Amino acid sequence: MNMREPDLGAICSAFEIEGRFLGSCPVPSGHINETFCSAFEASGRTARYVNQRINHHVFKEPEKLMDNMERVTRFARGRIEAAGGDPMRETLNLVPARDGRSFHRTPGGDYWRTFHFINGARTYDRAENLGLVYSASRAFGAFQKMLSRLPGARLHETIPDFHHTPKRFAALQAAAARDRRNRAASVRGEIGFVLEREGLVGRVIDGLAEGRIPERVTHNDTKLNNVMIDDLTGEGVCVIDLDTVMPGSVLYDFGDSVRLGAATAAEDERDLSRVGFDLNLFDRLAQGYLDAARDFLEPAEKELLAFSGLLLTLECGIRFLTDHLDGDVYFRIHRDGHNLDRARTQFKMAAEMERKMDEMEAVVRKYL
Ligand code: GN1
Ligand code: MG
Repeated sequence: MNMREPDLGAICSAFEIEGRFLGSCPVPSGHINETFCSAFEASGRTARYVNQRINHHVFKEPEKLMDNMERVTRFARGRIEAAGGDPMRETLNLVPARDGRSFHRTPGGDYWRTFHFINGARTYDRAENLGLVYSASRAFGAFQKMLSRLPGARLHETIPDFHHTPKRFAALQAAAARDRRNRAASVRGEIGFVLEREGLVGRVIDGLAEGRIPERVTHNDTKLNNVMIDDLTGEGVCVIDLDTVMPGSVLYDFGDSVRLGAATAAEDERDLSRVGFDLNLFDRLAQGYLDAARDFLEPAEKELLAFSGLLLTLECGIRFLTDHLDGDVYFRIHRDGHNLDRARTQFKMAAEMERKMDEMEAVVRKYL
Protein backbone atom coordinates (compact mmCIF):
# COMPACT_ATOMS: atom_id res chain seq x y z
CA MET A 1 0.00 0.00 0.00
CA ASN A 2 1.31 3.41 -0.93
CA MET A 3 0.53 6.07 1.66
CA ARG A 4 2.54 8.97 0.20
CA GLU A 5 0.33 12.03 -0.10
CA PRO A 6 0.26 12.63 -3.84
CA ASP A 7 0.62 16.05 -5.50
CA LEU A 8 -2.65 16.12 -7.41
CA GLY A 9 -1.80 19.37 -9.18
CA ALA A 10 1.24 17.71 -10.70
CA ILE A 11 -0.65 14.53 -11.53
CA CYS A 12 -3.42 16.47 -13.25
CA SER A 13 -0.93 18.42 -15.34
CA ALA A 14 -0.10 15.14 -17.08
CA PHE A 15 -3.67 14.96 -18.42
CA GLU A 16 -5.53 16.95 -21.06
CA ILE A 17 -7.31 19.18 -18.56
CA GLU A 18 -7.95 22.84 -19.35
CA GLY A 19 -7.85 25.68 -16.84
CA ARG A 20 -6.48 26.47 -13.42
CA PHE A 21 -6.11 23.84 -10.70
CA LEU A 22 -8.26 24.82 -7.71
CA GLY A 23 -7.62 21.92 -5.36
CA SER A 24 -8.29 18.28 -4.61
CA CYS A 25 -9.54 16.03 -1.88
CA PRO A 26 -9.39 12.29 -1.20
CA VAL A 27 -12.47 10.17 -1.85
CA PRO A 28 -12.37 7.59 0.94
CA SER A 29 -13.99 4.63 -0.73
CA GLY A 30 -12.78 1.34 -2.15
CA HIS A 31 -10.39 -1.12 -0.57
CA ILE A 32 -7.81 -1.26 -3.36
CA ASN A 33 -7.13 1.88 -5.43
CA GLU A 34 -6.81 5.42 -4.11
CA THR A 35 -9.29 7.95 -5.38
CA PHE A 36 -9.27 11.75 -5.39
CA CYS A 37 -11.49 14.47 -6.72
CA SER A 38 -9.94 17.57 -8.27
CA ALA A 39 -11.44 20.88 -9.37
CA PHE A 40 -10.40 23.21 -12.17
CA GLU A 41 -11.58 26.63 -13.23
CA ALA A 42 -11.82 27.27 -16.93
CA SER A 43 -13.62 30.19 -18.64
CA GLY A 44 -15.46 31.10 -15.45
CA ARG A 45 -16.73 27.59 -14.77
CA THR A 46 -15.67 24.90 -12.37
CA ALA A 47 -15.07 21.43 -13.73
CA ARG A 48 -14.41 18.43 -11.54
CA TYR A 49 -12.43 15.28 -12.22
CA VAL A 50 -11.89 11.95 -10.53
CA ASN A 51 -8.25 10.90 -10.25
CA GLN A 52 -7.24 7.40 -9.33
CA ARG A 53 -3.95 5.79 -8.51
CA ILE A 54 -4.19 2.18 -9.62
CA ASN A 55 -2.94 -0.32 -7.07
CA HIS A 56 -0.42 -2.09 -9.27
CA HIS A 57 0.34 -4.69 -6.64
CA VAL A 58 -3.21 -5.94 -7.06
CA PHE A 59 -3.61 -5.10 -10.74
CA LYS A 60 -0.24 -6.31 -11.92
CA GLU A 61 -0.66 -5.27 -15.56
CA PRO A 62 -2.21 -1.80 -15.51
CA GLU A 63 -1.63 -1.32 -19.25
CA LYS A 64 -3.89 -4.29 -20.02
CA LEU A 65 -6.44 -3.12 -17.51
CA MET A 66 -6.55 0.28 -19.18
CA ASP A 67 -6.77 -1.37 -22.59
CA ASN A 68 -9.93 -3.16 -21.39
CA MET A 69 -11.31 0.05 -19.97
CA GLU A 70 -10.71 2.01 -23.17
CA ARG A 71 -12.50 -0.65 -25.21
CA VAL A 72 -15.42 -0.96 -22.84
CA THR A 73 -16.01 2.78 -22.41
CA ARG A 74 -15.64 3.45 -26.13
CA PHE A 75 -18.16 0.77 -26.94
CA ALA A 76 -20.54 2.01 -24.23
CA ARG A 77 -20.33 5.54 -25.58
CA GLY A 78 -21.37 4.33 -29.04
CA ARG A 79 -24.33 2.41 -27.66
CA ILE A 80 -25.48 5.30 -25.50
CA GLU A 81 -25.25 7.75 -28.40
CA ALA A 82 -27.19 5.38 -30.65
CA ALA A 83 -29.92 5.16 -28.02
CA GLY A 84 -30.10 8.96 -27.70
CA GLY A 85 -28.64 8.96 -24.16
CA ASP A 86 -26.06 11.25 -22.58
CA PRO A 87 -22.62 9.66 -22.99
CA MET A 88 -21.06 12.09 -20.51
CA ARG A 89 -23.24 10.72 -17.73
CA GLU A 90 -24.11 7.18 -18.66
CA THR A 91 -20.59 5.84 -18.97
CA LEU A 92 -17.25 6.69 -17.44
CA ASN A 93 -15.24 9.00 -19.65
CA LEU A 94 -11.47 8.84 -19.49
CA VAL A 95 -9.51 12.07 -19.84
CA PRO A 96 -6.48 11.23 -21.99
CA ALA A 97 -2.98 11.88 -20.75
CA ARG A 98 -0.95 14.48 -22.65
CA ASP A 99 1.04 11.71 -24.32
CA GLY A 100 -2.19 10.34 -25.80
CA ARG A 101 -2.46 7.29 -23.55
CA SER A 102 -5.37 6.66 -21.22
CA PHE A 103 -3.17 6.74 -18.13
CA HIS A 104 -0.08 8.47 -16.81
CA ARG A 105 2.89 6.64 -15.39
CA THR A 106 4.95 8.66 -12.89
CA PRO A 107 8.75 8.43 -12.72
CA GLY A 108 8.21 6.55 -9.43
CA GLY A 109 6.23 3.87 -11.27
CA ASP A 110 2.71 4.77 -10.17
CA TYR A 111 -0.18 4.57 -12.61
CA TRP A 112 -2.79 7.31 -12.62
CA ARG A 113 -5.95 7.81 -14.62
CA THR A 114 -8.51 10.60 -14.74
CA PHE A 115 -12.27 10.57 -15.38
CA HIS A 116 -14.75 13.34 -15.97
CA PHE A 117 -16.87 13.83 -12.87
CA ILE A 118 -20.52 12.80 -13.24
CA ASN A 119 -22.78 15.55 -11.96
CA GLY A 120 -26.17 15.18 -10.33
CA ALA A 121 -25.67 11.60 -9.16
CA ARG A 122 -24.08 9.81 -6.22
CA THR A 123 -23.34 6.38 -4.83
CA TYR A 124 -24.79 4.70 -1.73
CA ASP A 125 -22.81 2.50 0.65
CA ARG A 126 -25.94 0.98 2.14
CA ALA A 127 -29.25 -0.32 0.90
CA GLU A 128 -31.11 2.70 2.27
CA ASN A 129 -34.33 1.97 0.42
CA LEU A 130 -35.89 -0.58 -1.88
CA GLY A 131 -36.01 1.67 -4.95
CA LEU A 132 -32.30 2.26 -4.81
CA VAL A 133 -31.59 -1.46 -4.78
CA TYR A 134 -33.89 -2.08 -7.74
CA SER A 135 -32.24 0.71 -9.73
CA ALA A 136 -28.70 -0.39 -9.03
CA SER A 137 -29.45 -4.00 -9.86
CA ARG A 138 -31.18 -3.09 -13.08
CA ALA A 139 -28.16 -0.99 -14.06
CA PHE A 140 -25.85 -3.96 -13.58
CA GLY A 141 -28.14 -6.16 -15.65
CA ALA A 142 -28.24 -3.56 -18.43
CA PHE A 143 -24.47 -3.24 -18.28
CA GLN A 144 -24.06 -6.98 -18.83
CA LYS A 145 -26.56 -6.93 -21.62
CA MET A 146 -24.78 -4.10 -23.37
CA LEU A 147 -21.43 -5.87 -23.04
CA SER A 148 -22.84 -9.10 -24.41
CA ARG A 149 -22.39 -7.41 -27.78
CA LEU A 150 -18.83 -6.18 -27.25
CA PRO A 151 -16.94 -6.96 -30.45
CA GLY A 152 -13.30 -7.97 -30.76
CA ALA A 153 -10.89 -10.17 -28.89
CA ARG A 154 -11.49 -11.62 -25.43
CA LEU A 155 -10.81 -9.00 -22.75
CA HIS A 156 -7.68 -9.34 -20.64
CA GLU A 157 -8.09 -11.00 -17.26
CA THR A 158 -7.02 -8.14 -15.02
CA ILE A 159 -6.85 -10.49 -12.02
CA PRO A 160 -6.62 -14.15 -13.08
CA ASP A 161 -8.99 -16.53 -11.27
CA PHE A 162 -10.65 -13.60 -9.54
CA HIS A 163 -13.88 -15.48 -8.77
CA HIS A 164 -12.42 -18.97 -8.82
CA THR A 165 -14.02 -19.90 -5.51
CA PRO A 166 -12.20 -23.26 -5.09
CA LYS A 167 -8.86 -21.45 -5.43
CA ARG A 168 -10.04 -18.87 -2.87
CA PHE A 169 -10.93 -21.80 -0.61
CA ALA A 170 -7.49 -23.35 -1.09
CA ALA A 171 -5.83 -19.97 -0.45
CA LEU A 172 -7.60 -19.76 2.89
CA GLN A 173 -6.41 -23.24 3.84
CA ALA A 174 -2.87 -22.26 2.90
CA ALA A 175 -3.05 -19.01 4.88
CA ALA A 176 -4.37 -20.89 7.91
CA ALA A 177 -1.52 -23.39 7.63
CA ARG A 178 1.12 -20.64 7.27
CA ASP A 179 -0.49 -18.64 10.05
CA ARG A 180 1.92 -15.81 9.43
CA ARG A 181 0.54 -13.60 12.20
CA ASN A 182 -0.45 -16.29 14.70
CA ARG A 183 -4.10 -15.46 14.24
CA ALA A 184 -5.47 -18.85 13.18
CA ALA A 185 -6.18 -20.06 16.73
CA SER A 186 -8.41 -17.05 17.36
CA VAL A 187 -10.49 -17.62 14.23
CA ARG A 188 -11.01 -21.39 14.38
CA GLY A 189 -14.76 -20.92 14.24
CA GLU A 190 -14.64 -18.80 11.10
CA ILE A 191 -12.20 -21.17 9.38
CA GLY A 192 -14.43 -24.10 10.33
CA PHE A 193 -17.46 -22.34 8.90
CA VAL A 194 -15.71 -22.21 5.53
CA LEU A 195 -14.30 -25.75 5.62
CA GLU A 196 -17.78 -27.16 6.22
CA ARG A 197 -18.90 -25.60 2.96
CA GLU A 198 -16.29 -27.07 0.64
CA GLY A 199 -19.06 -28.81 -1.27
CA LEU A 200 -20.47 -25.48 -2.46
CA VAL A 201 -17.42 -23.75 -3.84
CA GLY A 202 -17.15 -25.47 -7.23
CA ARG A 203 -20.68 -25.09 -8.49
CA VAL A 204 -20.24 -22.10 -10.80
CA ILE A 205 -16.64 -22.62 -11.84
CA ASP A 206 -17.34 -26.29 -12.73
CA GLY A 207 -20.31 -25.22 -14.84
CA LEU A 208 -18.09 -22.78 -16.70
CA ALA A 209 -15.32 -25.34 -17.20
CA GLU A 210 -17.81 -27.90 -18.54
CA GLY A 211 -19.41 -25.34 -20.84
CA ARG A 212 -22.83 -25.54 -19.16
CA ILE A 213 -22.55 -21.93 -18.00
CA PRO A 214 -21.47 -19.51 -20.73
CA GLU A 215 -18.49 -17.24 -20.33
CA ARG A 216 -19.50 -13.62 -20.83
CA VAL A 217 -18.13 -10.16 -20.25
CA THR A 218 -18.97 -9.29 -16.66
CA HIS A 219 -18.28 -6.54 -14.15
CA ASN A 220 -17.15 -8.76 -11.28
CA ASP A 221 -17.38 -6.15 -8.54
CA THR A 222 -21.07 -5.32 -8.39
CA LYS A 223 -21.29 -3.63 -5.04
CA LEU A 224 -24.23 -1.34 -4.60
CA ASN A 225 -21.86 1.62 -4.49
CA ASN A 226 -20.52 0.85 -7.93
CA VAL A 227 -23.60 2.36 -9.55
CA MET A 228 -24.16 6.12 -9.65
CA ILE A 229 -27.78 6.90 -8.82
CA ASP A 230 -29.40 10.00 -10.31
CA ASP A 231 -30.25 12.58 -7.61
CA LEU A 232 -33.53 13.50 -9.28
CA THR A 233 -34.90 10.32 -10.82
CA GLY A 234 -33.40 7.75 -8.43
CA GLU A 235 -32.43 5.66 -11.43
CA GLY A 236 -29.07 4.04 -12.04
CA VAL A 237 -27.13 6.39 -14.30
CA CYS A 238 -23.70 4.88 -14.65
CA VAL A 239 -21.90 1.70 -13.68
CA ILE A 240 -18.45 2.56 -12.34
CA ASP A 241 -15.30 0.77 -11.13
CA LEU A 242 -14.49 -1.03 -14.35
CA ASP A 243 -11.17 -2.53 -13.21
CA THR A 244 -12.48 -6.05 -13.11
CA VAL A 245 -14.61 -5.96 -16.25
CA MET A 246 -13.37 -9.14 -17.89
CA PRO A 247 -14.49 -12.61 -18.92
CA GLY A 248 -16.67 -14.21 -16.26
CA SER A 249 -20.10 -15.48 -15.40
CA VAL A 250 -23.21 -13.37 -14.91
CA LEU A 251 -23.56 -15.31 -11.67
CA TYR A 252 -20.49 -13.57 -10.29
CA ASP A 253 -22.20 -10.26 -10.81
CA PHE A 254 -25.64 -11.09 -9.54
CA GLY A 255 -24.21 -13.04 -6.62
CA ASP A 256 -21.78 -10.33 -5.61
CA SER A 257 -24.53 -7.69 -5.72
CA VAL A 258 -26.39 -9.57 -2.99
CA ARG A 259 -23.62 -9.03 -0.43
CA LEU A 260 -24.37 -5.34 -0.05
CA GLY A 261 -27.65 -4.97 -1.89
CA ALA A 262 -29.55 -7.34 0.42
CA ALA A 263 -27.59 -6.54 3.60
CA THR A 264 -29.19 -4.96 6.65
CA ALA A 265 -25.87 -3.47 7.81
CA ALA A 266 -22.54 -2.23 6.51
CA GLU A 267 -19.94 -4.69 5.25
CA ASP A 268 -17.79 -4.03 8.34
CA GLU A 269 -20.49 -3.76 11.01
CA ARG A 270 -19.11 -5.06 14.31
CA ASP A 271 -22.45 -5.60 16.00
CA LEU A 272 -23.42 -8.87 14.36
CA SER A 273 -26.94 -8.65 15.74
CA ARG A 274 -27.52 -5.91 13.16
CA VAL A 275 -26.09 -7.92 10.28
CA GLY A 276 -28.40 -9.93 8.15
CA PHE A 277 -29.83 -10.84 4.79
CA ASP A 278 -33.12 -9.14 3.91
CA LEU A 279 -35.49 -11.00 1.63
CA ASN A 280 -37.34 -7.82 0.59
CA LEU A 281 -34.10 -6.26 -0.56
CA PHE A 282 -33.27 -9.48 -2.36
CA ASP A 283 -36.65 -9.26 -4.07
CA ARG A 284 -35.75 -5.79 -5.39
CA LEU A 285 -32.35 -7.01 -6.52
CA ALA A 286 -33.84 -9.95 -8.38
CA GLN A 287 -36.52 -7.94 -10.13
CA GLY A 288 -34.16 -5.09 -11.04
CA TYR A 289 -31.59 -7.47 -12.45
CA LEU A 290 -34.05 -9.65 -14.32
CA ASP A 291 -35.96 -6.70 -15.78
CA ALA A 292 -32.74 -5.90 -17.62
CA ALA A 293 -31.24 -9.35 -18.12
CA ARG A 294 -34.16 -11.79 -18.32
CA ASP A 295 -34.15 -12.10 -22.10
CA PHE A 296 -30.51 -12.98 -22.63
CA LEU A 297 -29.87 -15.39 -19.76
CA GLU A 298 -29.65 -19.12 -20.35
CA PRO A 299 -31.45 -21.71 -18.19
CA ALA A 300 -28.23 -22.84 -16.51
CA GLU A 301 -27.64 -19.26 -15.40
CA LYS A 302 -31.19 -18.64 -14.21
CA GLU A 303 -31.07 -21.82 -12.18
CA LEU A 304 -28.16 -20.67 -10.04
CA LEU A 305 -29.09 -17.01 -9.48
CA ALA A 306 -30.30 -17.47 -5.89
CA PHE A 307 -27.42 -19.80 -5.07
CA SER A 308 -24.92 -17.29 -6.49
CA GLY A 309 -25.81 -14.84 -3.72
CA LEU A 310 -24.74 -17.38 -1.13
CA LEU A 311 -21.66 -18.43 -3.08
CA LEU A 312 -20.27 -14.96 -3.72
CA THR A 313 -20.95 -13.82 -0.16
CA LEU A 314 -19.11 -16.87 1.14
CA GLU A 315 -16.29 -16.20 -1.33
CA CYS A 316 -15.88 -12.61 -0.23
CA GLY A 317 -15.83 -13.70 3.40
CA ILE A 318 -13.14 -16.25 2.52
CA ARG A 319 -11.07 -13.49 0.92
CA PHE A 320 -11.39 -11.19 3.94
CA LEU A 321 -10.52 -14.00 6.34
CA THR A 322 -7.52 -15.03 4.24
CA ASP A 323 -6.24 -11.47 4.29
CA HIS A 324 -6.74 -11.27 8.04
CA LEU A 325 -4.60 -14.41 8.44
CA ASP A 326 -1.98 -13.07 6.06
CA GLY A 327 -1.66 -9.79 7.97
CA ASP A 328 -3.91 -7.48 5.92
CA VAL A 329 -1.79 -7.22 2.83
CA TYR A 330 -4.55 -6.98 0.21
CA PHE A 331 -7.60 -5.04 1.41
CA ARG A 332 -6.95 -1.62 2.91
CA ILE A 333 -7.92 -1.62 6.58
CA HIS A 334 -8.81 1.30 8.85
CA ARG A 335 -8.65 -0.45 12.22
CA ASP A 336 -7.25 -3.62 13.83
CA GLY A 337 -9.27 -6.67 12.95
CA HIS A 338 -11.07 -4.86 10.14
CA ASN A 339 -10.81 -7.74 7.70
CA LEU A 340 -12.03 -10.16 10.35
CA ASP A 341 -15.04 -7.92 11.02
CA ARG A 342 -15.73 -7.92 7.29
CA ALA A 343 -15.40 -11.70 7.07
CA ARG A 344 -17.83 -12.16 9.95
CA THR A 345 -20.57 -10.08 8.33
CA GLN A 346 -20.24 -12.10 5.15
CA PHE A 347 -20.46 -15.42 7.00
CA LYS A 348 -23.47 -14.25 9.00
CA MET A 349 -25.22 -13.31 5.77
CA ALA A 350 -24.21 -16.53 4.05
CA ALA A 351 -25.63 -18.58 6.93
CA GLU A 352 -28.93 -16.69 6.69
CA MET A 353 -29.08 -17.26 2.95
CA GLU A 354 -28.62 -20.97 3.48
CA ARG A 355 -31.64 -20.96 5.76
CA LYS A 356 -33.69 -18.88 3.34
CA MET A 357 -32.57 -20.52 0.09
CA ASP A 358 -36.05 -21.85 -0.72
CA GLU A 359 -37.55 -18.39 -0.34
CA MET A 360 -34.76 -16.89 -2.43
CA GLU A 361 -35.43 -19.44 -5.18
CA ALA A 362 -39.12 -18.55 -5.07
CA VAL A 363 -38.33 -14.84 -5.47
CA VAL A 364 -36.18 -15.52 -8.52
CA ARG A 365 -38.86 -17.74 -10.08
CA LYS A 366 -41.42 -15.00 -9.63
CA TYR A 367 -39.43 -12.67 -11.88
CA LEU A 368 -38.19 -15.12 -14.46
C1 GN1 B 1 -12.65 -4.67 -3.37
O1 GN1 B 1 -11.83 -1.79 -3.82
P1 GN1 B 1 -13.25 -2.14 -4.02
O2 GN1 B 1 -14.06 -1.74 -2.83
O3 GN1 B 1 -13.82 -1.64 -5.32
C2 GN1 B 1 -12.43 -5.93 -4.18
C3 GN1 B 1 -13.76 -6.62 -4.46
C4 GN1 B 1 -14.43 -6.94 -3.15
C5 GN1 B 1 -14.60 -5.67 -2.36
C6 GN1 B 1 -15.17 -5.95 -1.01
C7 GN1 B 1 -10.04 -5.79 -7.09
O4 GN1 B 1 -13.36 -3.74 -4.15
O5 GN1 B 1 -13.53 -7.82 -5.15
O6 GN1 B 1 -15.68 -7.54 -3.37
O7 GN1 B 1 -13.35 -4.98 -2.19
N1 GN1 B 1 -11.77 -5.59 -5.45
C8 GN1 B 1 -10.66 -6.25 -5.83
O8 GN1 B 1 -15.79 -4.82 -0.50
O9 GN1 B 1 -10.19 -7.17 -5.19
MG1 MG C 1 -13.64 -2.49 -7.14
